[in-house]
Amino acid sequence: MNKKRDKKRFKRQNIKISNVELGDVDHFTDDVISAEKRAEKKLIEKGKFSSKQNIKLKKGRILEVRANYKCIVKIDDKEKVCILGGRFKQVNFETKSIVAAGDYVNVDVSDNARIEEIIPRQNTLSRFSDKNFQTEIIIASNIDQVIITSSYKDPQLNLGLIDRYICAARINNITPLICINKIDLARSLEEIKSIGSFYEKLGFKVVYTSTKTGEGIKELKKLLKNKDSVFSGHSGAGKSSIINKILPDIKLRTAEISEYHRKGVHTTTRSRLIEWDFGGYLVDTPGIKTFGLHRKDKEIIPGIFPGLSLLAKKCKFLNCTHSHEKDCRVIEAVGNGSYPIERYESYLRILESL
Ligand SMILES: Nc1nc2c(ncn2[C@@H]2O[C@H](COP(=O)(O)OP(=O)(O)O)[C@@H](O)[C@H]2O)c(=O)[nH]1
Ligand SMILES: [Mg+2]
Ligand SMILES: [Zn+2]
Repeated sequence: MNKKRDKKRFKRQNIKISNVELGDVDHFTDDVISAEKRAEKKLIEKGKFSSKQNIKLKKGRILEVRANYKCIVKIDDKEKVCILGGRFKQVNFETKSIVAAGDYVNVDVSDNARIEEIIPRQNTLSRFSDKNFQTEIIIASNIDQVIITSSYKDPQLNLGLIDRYICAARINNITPLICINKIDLARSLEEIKSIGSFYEKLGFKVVYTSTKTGEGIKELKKLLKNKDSVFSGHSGAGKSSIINKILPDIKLRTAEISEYHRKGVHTTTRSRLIEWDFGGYLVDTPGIKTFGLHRKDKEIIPGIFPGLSLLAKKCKFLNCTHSHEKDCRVIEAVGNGSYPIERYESYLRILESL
């Protein structure tokens, strides 16, 4: 009866699923879920009544997206080349990424493995193409944590960058974890730990590593276990060295900026998931330096910058930016020394940059 409308609605739903950055799983509306169920039912029905008799859907995870709508999908512990179902190709107008590394999918494995459904994403790492204004490029999806890596020295520890990445991670619904590398270059560990303590007191996990001495690598491994992680941070901080130390035979994708300009967007955005031998995945993406903040995030920063959320709740104005307002608990805390001025300045720099 309502088949035609159902079909239309289903298509629309998919447009939504493939384009919108979905937030927390808790925020999914019943609408989305019922549409999913409907899709599922439809596919089963199709299997029952169409010429295609033996439709068999299996859940898998996209490890890598290749050209020509092909994906490497992990299904039942095996890697399989799958092709994207036809209807997904039709909705490719707001985003370049129909599917992304990290997506959970349902695959029809009855004959040629075909991706029939993309399960709503828990989060996405995406950036926006400069060429085609506002075209979203999803770098990866369904990530648990970002390892914010900064070196103690060479290059100099950059807490401002750590602050930025923490904000970006929170906005993207990804847990931030701080890794301070090259601790072999410090006079003493106490010296470094005093820097990290600001974040540790706020409940962030901070790990101190050296790929030269091997210190902290075991602890980091424990934190990576059974989680899907992406490494982020300044070039030269030691990300590749750390990953190589953990998984020695790994060949990372290291497309540089120049390569990006030469070959265009496609090569740099192709990420992949690499399984650790102790469980969990490394999200290997050459474009990860672009993981950042957008202008649209400006209003959120005053509430999520490290250490400000509790203070912000007590400011006189609900939308206090903690920069010039009266009765601002943040400005007060900076004044009496209970909030470090260096972090406050870092906060103001981020606000200004947006
Ligand atoms: N002293 C010291 N040097 C390191 C350490 N980790 C990496 N390096 C060096 O730092 C440089 C940059 O490392 P790399 O892994 O390429 O950084 P990436 O750009 O973040 O991937 C290389 O010359 C590494 O040998 C460390 O723990 N201690
Ligand atoms: Mg590197
Ligand atoms: Zn305030």
